[in-house]
Amino acid sequence: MFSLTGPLRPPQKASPIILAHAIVVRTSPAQGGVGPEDIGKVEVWYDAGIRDAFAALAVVSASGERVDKRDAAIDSADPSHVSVSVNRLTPGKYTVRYRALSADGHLVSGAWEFEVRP
Ligand SMILES: [Cu+2]
Repeated sequence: MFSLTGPLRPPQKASPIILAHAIVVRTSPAQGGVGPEDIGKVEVWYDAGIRDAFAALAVVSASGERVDKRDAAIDSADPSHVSVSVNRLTPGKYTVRYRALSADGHLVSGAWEFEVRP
């Protein structure tokens, strides 16, 4: 039984893994933003590290066609950053769907839209 008046225990060493529920803090292009045809890649940043076992990013055109190169990967230098390559995009609206397993084991998913203009 834990006692508030008992002797203080030395603090436990902090875990190097932050067990937080990750949320998206930034995207490129931004939600509702505009990008060029040669945008090259689409990126998302989470507020905390995510587990590399499962990080997905898919870019879909207005007609439902998958336009990314299916190479979504976590940045080895920044575990909160995921990017995927895209071929040259024709002008129009695109939806990006993201999914990741946050450090606390919860699945984080959602979508945002952007537009490509010539
Ligand atoms: Cu969580």
